[in-house]
Amino acid sequence: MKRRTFLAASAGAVTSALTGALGLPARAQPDRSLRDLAEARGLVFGAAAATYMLDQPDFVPVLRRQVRQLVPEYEMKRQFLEPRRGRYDFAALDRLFAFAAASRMSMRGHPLVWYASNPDWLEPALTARRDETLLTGHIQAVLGRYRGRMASVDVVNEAIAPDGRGLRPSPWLSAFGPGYLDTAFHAARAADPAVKLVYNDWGCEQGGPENDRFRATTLKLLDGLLARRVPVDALGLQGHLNAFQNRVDQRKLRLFLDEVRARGLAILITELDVYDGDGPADIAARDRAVADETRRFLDVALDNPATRAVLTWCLSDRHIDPPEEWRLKLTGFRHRKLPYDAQMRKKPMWDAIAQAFAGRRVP
Ligand code: 9MR
Repeated sequence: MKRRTFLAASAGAVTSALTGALGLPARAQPDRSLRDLAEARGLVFGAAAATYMLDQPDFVPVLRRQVRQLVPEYEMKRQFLEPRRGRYDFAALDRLFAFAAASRMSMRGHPLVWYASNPDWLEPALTARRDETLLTGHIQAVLGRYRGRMASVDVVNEAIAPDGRGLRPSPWLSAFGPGYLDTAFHAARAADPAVKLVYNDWGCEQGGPENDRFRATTLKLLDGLLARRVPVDALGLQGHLNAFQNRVDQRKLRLFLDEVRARGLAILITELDVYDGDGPADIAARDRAVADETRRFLDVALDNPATRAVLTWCLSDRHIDPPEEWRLKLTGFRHRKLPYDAQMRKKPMWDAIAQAFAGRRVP
């Protein structure tokens, strides 16, 4: 036992012996945080957050205690950073960086290059002139500003087609062909030599035929990057799971992650949440299913020594995008996809994550 741990343990024993002897009620020991449980197993636990959440006084202390790494839910999307061409507004993203620094948290960046959430001017500009600086200039602007301050960054997000058949149509693909990925990663490495460069996508977790294709296409994409000596450090597995249908295929996931590790890449779980929209109205039943699917996924993902981080896509059900309006009005149905409920109470998903962390073999 480390000295510090030993001292803490003996202090705890003395305290409980005293309170017992004096007939005082034992003061509840605060539970260990997900942050600490992860750290004890060589992992980083984090969550997506947005600036508006930092104004919620019952939320911020929980975020600070539980989370070791933040990722911006919106604030790094180009639509918000560069609403008018060449006129960057970093105010919101700066605020998240400052909050993280003041809260002993690291930051991860998401995303630099994506087909979605771009400003309206971007696609016509790319079509008019295939100007590569529209790609590289943005990467330079963002990574240059936060150089040395991000642990990892999603250089390219969701480049694979949803059916897993090759690359997804996007303004980047139309303007520059498949080489846009290489260009983006090289530009990112040039702008920040230290940040871990991530290819981030969904579609590799479940068992359907489109997921089989997705996994094959992902490995092919990574192999191409590595063969061309493109600087890619990690695969980001978003981890958008479903509690009631198309569940994780543990065997296929394990084999896939072994393949990723064999290529020398790290694995990050970047956007974990569990869709419960196909479940019953009964909240307890949904919470159980969400927790169960979380555990099935994490048990496999964390068994791979290349897995370094788990981030949930927000921390509280309060911050989930609202369900379809008709559904809310007809049934009052609200999603419950995250470790905390809307009142900041821990849910079974929190316990599932904690147990998965505790069960991880230290690599
Ligand atoms: O949670 C985000 C949502 O509020 C935004 O409207 C949307 C578009 O920018 O992006 C969502 O986050 C997505 C992430 O950026 C990429 N992977 C899928 C995420 C959830 O849909």
